[in-house]
Amino acid sequence: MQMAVYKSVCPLNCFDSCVLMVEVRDGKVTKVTGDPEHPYTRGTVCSKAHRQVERLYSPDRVRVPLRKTASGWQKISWDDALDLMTEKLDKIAGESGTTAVLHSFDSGSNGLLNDLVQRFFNAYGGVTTTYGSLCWGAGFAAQVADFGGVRSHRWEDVLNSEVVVLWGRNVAVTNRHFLPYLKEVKSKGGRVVVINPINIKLPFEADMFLQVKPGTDGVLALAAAHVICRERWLDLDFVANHVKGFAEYLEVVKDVTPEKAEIVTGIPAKRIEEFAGLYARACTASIYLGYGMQRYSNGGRIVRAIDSLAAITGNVGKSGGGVNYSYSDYKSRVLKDITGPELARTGRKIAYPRWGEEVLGLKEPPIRAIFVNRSNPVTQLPNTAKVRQAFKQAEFVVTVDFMLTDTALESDLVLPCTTIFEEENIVANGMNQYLAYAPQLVEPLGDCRSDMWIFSRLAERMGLADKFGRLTRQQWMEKLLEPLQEYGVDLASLKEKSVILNPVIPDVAWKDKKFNTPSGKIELYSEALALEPVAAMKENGEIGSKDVQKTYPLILLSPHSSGRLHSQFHDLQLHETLHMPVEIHPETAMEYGIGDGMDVLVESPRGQVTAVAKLSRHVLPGVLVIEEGWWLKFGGGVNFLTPDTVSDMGTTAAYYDCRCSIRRMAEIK
Ligand SMILES: Nc1nc2c(c(=O)[nH]1)N[C@H]1C(S)=C(S)[C@@H](COP(=O)(O)OP(=O)(O)OC[C@H]3O[C@@H](n4cnc5c(=O)[nH]c(N)nc54)[C@H](O)[C@@H]3O)O[C@H]1N2
Ligand SMILES: Nc1nc2c(c(=O)[nH]1)N[C@H]1C(S)=C(S)[C@@H](COP(=O)(O)OP(=O)(O)OC[C@H]3O[C@@H](n4cnc5c(=O)[nH]c(N)nc54)[C@H](O)[C@@H]3O)O[C@H]1N2
Ligand SMILES: [Mo]
Repeated sequence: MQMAVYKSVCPLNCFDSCVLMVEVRDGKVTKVTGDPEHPYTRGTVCSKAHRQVERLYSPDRVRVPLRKTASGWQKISWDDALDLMTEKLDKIAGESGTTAVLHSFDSGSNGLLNDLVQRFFNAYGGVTTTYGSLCWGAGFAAQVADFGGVRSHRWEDVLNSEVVVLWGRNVAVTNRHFLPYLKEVKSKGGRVVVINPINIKLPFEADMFLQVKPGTDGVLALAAAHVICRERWLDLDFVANHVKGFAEYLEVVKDVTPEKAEIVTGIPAKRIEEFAGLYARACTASIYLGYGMQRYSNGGRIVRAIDSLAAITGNVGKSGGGVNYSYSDYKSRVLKDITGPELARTGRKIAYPRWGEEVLGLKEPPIRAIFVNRSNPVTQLPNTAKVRQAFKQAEFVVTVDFMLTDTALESDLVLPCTTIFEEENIVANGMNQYLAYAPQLVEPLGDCRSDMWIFSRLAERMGLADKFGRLTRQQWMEKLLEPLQEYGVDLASLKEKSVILNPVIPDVAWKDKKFNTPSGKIELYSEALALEPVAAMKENGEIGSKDVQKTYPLILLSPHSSGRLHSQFHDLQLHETLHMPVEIHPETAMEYGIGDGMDVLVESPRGQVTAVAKLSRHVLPGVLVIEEGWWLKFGGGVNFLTPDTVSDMGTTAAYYDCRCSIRRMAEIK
């Protein structure tokens, strides 16, 4: 028997990107543990890391290309699959032009070589793709407006914070390797504040918990700013030197009193005063934003209001401070774009969150073929009914995935791809500060092939190989890392070290206080972007609508779950729960005559789902919680309910700007 342990990296789109120790016995992956040497991973990994081994050998894994026929799925050879795609793509290009093809992808794997699929579609001539985001676009655009970019402090710097605010970030679920840092902050006497409509679980008690009503953080932040300005807890030097638009800002903040904010946010005025004092009077206070509080119609404004708190208290560019959201700025600076936008002759973009509506509405040319990889749009996009309708109207749908996902089921051709253990790759992710190397550890199962293999073969078959480039995996990786050469990093050194800290990331973001805005300052007011002063808050769309409220009095949140990465692994964990739960506060449940474990129907203006009631004091009364990612084919699909509307900035899906109602199933029967 042969046994060895290799370093690899988790490719999932998560804050932590753990470095893995992978045990391989006789050509099979047998175990995954966390690298004890890596500063984040610290020898522990979550259930999703273990489940990657389970998924690799799952009997449900697709191992050969499958074609949908009237009598069910038919196995076909790669030659036949490539021929079929060539025939369809050539025909569509000739008859309708290449933009009649939609390429829909996301970050199902952070393996960078998988970006070559985009390169294929550029070499093909340019297709329809998406703009905007399901994830973080509103906050992203907000920070670009305020600071001129999206930058975070190194995780270690949180240890210099006296106060840490976890604002809409569910650390124990989505970012659990950050917990040891927070515990250390606590043990040194620091304070942790949680702002969330859900009383999230933490392994320690938060020093302050503000259970804010969904979508009202902007008002909360501005009321805190009101107190800070009133009490002169400002950093006046910092404001004078580094902030633009403070006078305009003051004008609006003046009116947002804690008493008024109490009505909107549900947080007592006194608590708002306390929070303002805690944050502004600390020598160093940092904010760790999640993405929950910006999945709203006014999500951009909300993040701008939160950013402003750091600006007026001088908590920017300072150790122990910051409004930490993402590391995207740094990632794009050290990696070469291999997607080949210069190869495309044409192109067209649709708003990603409005996918269904836009695909259905496109003319000249209409969408005839859809290619999906690294994403599961049927389960994950908002307004599922419309998304499915859009899939059904396309004449040819191809999905590249491991499993027969809800999206694969809507496809004509399902192509089986390799997992991170069966392919060589480099993994990087805008949510953290490392780059890591993943060696190929085992042979691909069955006929599974990497995304790169599939689309470079297709390029060859279609006579596009010269345009696409005839590089090997090694050469593409070298190309990717070219910008890192000036920092002494190349493929060989990355392979040797396995993981490196992105060399352009300073310990403190904006340390030099050179903001990339038109004025070079933090802009609370941006003429260039034609943005109003930060403080101008608008009513939230559906949540704020009195009309919708009449029929749908409750608010629905659909956050991420601990056992899944969105929809990934749900199929492997089914034995744990059979029915999709909806969490509801006991008071709200009583109002509707609902008991724990009862079957219920949850409805929104878009559709309905059945679920089983789970009474929980952790959620706010009047708010329902159904975690995202539950597969439709297993009775799930919270996105049947969510709206395909977008945020005010950055075109992000406003998933949580969603009203709903709930009834006992017994009432319906
Ligand atoms: N286990 C696991 N980890 C993941 C993921 C996963 O699916 N599973 N997904 C990864 C990805 S792609 C992402 S984008 C991140 C997301 O990471 P997070 O941002 O931490 O997670 P979310 O579930 O999007 O929302 C975070 C929190 O926002 C809260 N929230 C909702 N509305 C509001 C509001 O109006 N105000 C405030 N203050 N809070 C609100 C929710 O209750 C939730 O606790 O996690 C990554 N990590
Ligand atoms: N209601 C609601 N919906 C949400 C959210 C929410 O908070 N609430 N969150 C949103 C967010 S933040 C995000 S980021 C999106 C995520 O949306 P998606 O990225 O669509 O979500 P996943 O379920 O991770 O789907 C990724 C798919 O890619 C496949 N995959 C993994 N690795 C590879 C690979 O190497 N190659 C190929 N070809 N396929 C691979 C996986 O098997 C999986 O089926 O969901 C969004 N949807
Ligand atoms: Mo995300």
